[in-house]
Amino acid sequence: MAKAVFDELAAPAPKKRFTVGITDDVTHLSLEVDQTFELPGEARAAVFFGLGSDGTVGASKNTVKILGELPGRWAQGYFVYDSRKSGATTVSHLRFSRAPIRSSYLVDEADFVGVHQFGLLSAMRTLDIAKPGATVLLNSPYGPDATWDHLPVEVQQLIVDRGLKPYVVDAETVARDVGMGKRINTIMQTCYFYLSGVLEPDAAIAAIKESVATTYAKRGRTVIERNHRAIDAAVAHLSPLPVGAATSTAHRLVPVPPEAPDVVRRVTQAMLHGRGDELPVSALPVDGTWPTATSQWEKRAIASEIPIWDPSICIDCGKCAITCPHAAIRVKVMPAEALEGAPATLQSKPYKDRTLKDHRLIVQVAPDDCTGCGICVDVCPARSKTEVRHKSINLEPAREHREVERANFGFFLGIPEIDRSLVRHDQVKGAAQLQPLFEFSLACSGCGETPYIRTLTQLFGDRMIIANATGCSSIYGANMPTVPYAQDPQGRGPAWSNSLFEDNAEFGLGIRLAWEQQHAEARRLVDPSRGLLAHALGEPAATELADSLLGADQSTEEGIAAQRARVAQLREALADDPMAGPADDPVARRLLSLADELVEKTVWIIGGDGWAYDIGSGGLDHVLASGRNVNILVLDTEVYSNTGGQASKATPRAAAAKFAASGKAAAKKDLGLLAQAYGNVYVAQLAIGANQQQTIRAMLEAQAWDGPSLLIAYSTCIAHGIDMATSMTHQADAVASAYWPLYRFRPDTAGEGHPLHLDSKAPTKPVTDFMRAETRFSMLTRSDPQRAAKLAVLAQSDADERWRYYSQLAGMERTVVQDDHDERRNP
Ligand SMILES: Cc1ncc(C[n+]2csc(CCOP(=O)(O)OP(=O)(O)O)c2C)c(N)n1
Ligand code: SF4
Ligand code: SF4
Ligand code: SF4
Repeated sequence: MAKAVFDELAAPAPKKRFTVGITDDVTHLSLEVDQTFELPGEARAAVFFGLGSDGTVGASKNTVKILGELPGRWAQGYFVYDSRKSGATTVSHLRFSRAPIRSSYLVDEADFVGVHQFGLLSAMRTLDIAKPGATVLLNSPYGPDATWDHLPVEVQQLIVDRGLKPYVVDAETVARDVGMGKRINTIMQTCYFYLSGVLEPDAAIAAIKESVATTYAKRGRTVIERNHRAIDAAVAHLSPLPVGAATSTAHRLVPVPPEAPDVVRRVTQAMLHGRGDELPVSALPVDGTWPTATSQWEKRAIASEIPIWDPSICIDCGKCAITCPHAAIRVKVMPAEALEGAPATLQSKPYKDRTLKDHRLIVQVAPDDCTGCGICVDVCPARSKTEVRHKSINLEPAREHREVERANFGFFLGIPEIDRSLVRHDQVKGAAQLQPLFEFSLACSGCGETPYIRTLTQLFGDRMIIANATGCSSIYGANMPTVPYAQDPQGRGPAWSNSLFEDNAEFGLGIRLAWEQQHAEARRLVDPSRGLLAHALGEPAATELADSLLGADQSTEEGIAAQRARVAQLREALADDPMAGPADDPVARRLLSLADELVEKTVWIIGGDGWAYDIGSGGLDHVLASGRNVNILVLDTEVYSNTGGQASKATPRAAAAKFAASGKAAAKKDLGLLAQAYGNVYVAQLAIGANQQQTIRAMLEAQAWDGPSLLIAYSTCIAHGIDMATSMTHQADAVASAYWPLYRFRPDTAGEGHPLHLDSKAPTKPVTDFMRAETRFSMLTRSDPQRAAKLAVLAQSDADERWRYYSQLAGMERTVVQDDHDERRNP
C-alpha cells in the first residue's frame, strides 16, 4: 500500500485526494495496490493463526523478544486482530534474520505456519500463506493418526501440492495434564522453537524456560514450574503428521445457509471468512445502521468441551440458562406434541408446573456458540446420588457430541417460544424460559457482565432502547461483523447505539426525551384523527379505539400487547381509508409515522464502572437528578476491563490494577449510596452469581419505577485473576463475605417508610477469604507482603463498616416527596 502511495505521487498527474487499502467504488478514489510486490531479504518468516483468548499474540511477541535480544539477531513482529473479547482470530506475522530486516509488516509467504486452533483450518484461509516446503504446526485434538482425515480437502490439497511438512500436537490435552488449564501458548511457542530451526533445539528450550522465569516472576514458583513442565511435555507430544491423499469430504469456508438475510450472505460472510478487506465500499450500509440478530450465523465452534444434559436428575431450576454468559444453553417448555419429528437424540423430561400441565422441558446447548466456559456446570445444583462428580449437566469433549447436538439445537430452535403470559417473569425458572434477545456475544468466555444484559433482554427486549457506553459491553455488544442483539418471532428486539464513553448517560437521557416528545406528539394527533377513524371504523368503534389508545395501561406486558394491537388497528384504519390515506391527510400521515411511539419503550443506559464511577460520572449524576424515567445498568468489574484493567474509583482497596500496581490505597466509591441520597432514585446492588432471584426482582422493579433507576451489577472479569468457570461462585463468595452486599432501595415503598431492603445476610466469612482466591488481591501478597497485610486489614474494615452502616440504613424511615409527575417531565 505504501508503494501504491509513492507510485501515485510519482505519477505525472497524481490524484489530489485518494484512499488506499479499500476498494472505493463509490468515490472511485482508491489506488491500485500491487499484491505481488515483495521486498527482497533473507529473513525467515513465520505466521501464527490463533484466537484472541489463547495467548498466541502474547507468545509471538515473546518470541520476537527472545530472538531479537540475542546478539547478531534481528526480529520483526506485526499482529492483526480485531477488538473481539473472545474468539477473535489473531494472525501474528513474524520475521527473523541475522541481518537488519527491511521489509513490509505483513508476511505473504511463510517458512513456518502455526495454526493454534484446529477450527481455523475450516473457518479461514491459513496454509495458503505457506511457501512450498514450509513447516506447518497444527494444534489438533485428533493425534497424528486421525488428524489427516479431519482436515478440509482444500487444506489437504495445499499440503500435498506444496510439499508442506506438517506436525501435530494436542496442546489442549498437554495444557490440561500439566495444570495449565486452557493456556496453550507456551506449548505452541515451544513447538515452534523446536521445529523452526531458528535456534538449536537445546538452546531454544533453554531460552524459553529462562523467558518464562522472567515473565512470571511475580506470579510465583508454582506458575513458573507449571510452565516449565508444559515446555518439556510439548516436545514429548509433538509428532510429524503422515500425509495422505486429498480425499476428505469436509470443506472449509462453508457458506452461511441460504436462509440467512441478504446482507449476511453478501457482507457478513466475507468478513467472517477473513475477506472483509476485499469488500467494496458500496457493499456497506449507506447510513451506518446494521441489522441485528446476526451472531446466530457465525457458528464459531470454539469450545473443546460442551455441556451435555442428563435430564434424569435435572430439577428444572433454570440456573444454567440464566447464568450462561453467551446464551448458549437454553431452556424451553413445550407440549409433548411439539416434539413430534424430533431427532431421536433430543432429550426431554416432564415439566412439573401447575399451570403448564402435560408439558415437557428441554435444556439444550448451542454447540457451535458455547465457549466451553463451564459456568453452567459450576452453577448446576443437581448432583447424582451415586456418582459424586456427575451433575445434571457435565462438560464433555465437543468433538464427540457436536454433530448430534447441532441437530438437536436445530430442532429445538424450531419449537415455538413459550407464550410469555404463561410463565412467571419474576422467578428464575420462568425468566430462563423467555427468549434471550442477546445471544452468542463475543465477550470473554465466562464473562460476568453479559448474563445481566441477556436477562434484561429476556424481560424487556422487545421494547428496549439501549444507550451503551464505550467499554467491553460496546465491543461485544456490536462488534463487526455480527450483532448479538436479536429479535423475537415478531421481529422485535432491542435497538442499540453507542455514542461516546464520556457522554453515555446524557445520550440515553436524550433518547428518552426524544421518545417522550414523539409519544406526546402521537397522543396529540389521536384526537384530530377521530373523524377519520369514525369514517373508517364507524361508531362506537372509533371512539373506543381512540379513547383506549390514550388511556391504555401499559404497566404490564399484557397491557403493552393490547396497545400494540390497537396501534395495528389504527394503522389499518387510517391507511385503509381513501380520505385518510397518507398521501391525502397530513394529520393521518404524521400519526402513521409516529403510531409505534404510542407503545411504551424502555430506555436502558448501560456501561462499565470506568464510565459510571469516573469518566461519565458527571453525566450520570445529571441524569439521576433529572427525575426522568430511565434505567441505568452499571456493569461493575471494578476496573476498566476493555482497555486491560486500569484502576477506577470502583476498584476496591487492596486490589492491584494498572495504575495501582502496589494495591489501591483508597476505598471503593459507594455509587449506590450517592444515588440513594436523591431519595427518588431506585437503586439496587446485584450479583447474579449469588442470587439470580434478587437480580430479576431488581430488574423488574427498576423497570416499573417511573423515575431514574440505577442497578449496580457485580461483574466478574478475567482481570480479577480467577478461573472463569467459577465466575458465578466468586460472586456468591463476594456476597457471603459482605464484600458486595445485595440490596434494593425502593422509593415507591415510601409509604412503608423503609426504602432500603438488604437482600443478603450478615457475613458468614471474612473478606480476606474471598480476597485470597483472586489474583488481583493475592499477587500483592507475593510482591509486598507487608503492604498486602496492611491493606487487607483496611479492606476488612471497609466491608465491616459498610455492612454496619447499611444495616442501620435498612432500619431508617424515609419518605419521598411526591412531586407532580408532569411537572417533572416539563420543568
Ligand atoms: C474519553 C475516552 N477515554 C478513554 C477511552 C478509551 N476506552 C475505551 S473503553 C475504556 C474502558 C472502559 O471501562 P469500563 O467503563 O469500566 O467498562 P468495561 O470495559 O470494564 O466494561 C476506555 C478507557 C475512550 N473511548 N474515551
Ligand atoms: S459452557 Fe459456558 S458458554 Fe457453554 S453453555 Fe455452559 S455457560 Fe454457556
Ligand atoms: S442448572 Fe442443572 S438442574 Fe438446573 S435446569 Fe440446568 S441442568 Fe437442570
Ligand atoms: S468484562 Fe472482563 S471478562 Fe467480560 S468481556 Fe470484558 S474483559 Fe472479558
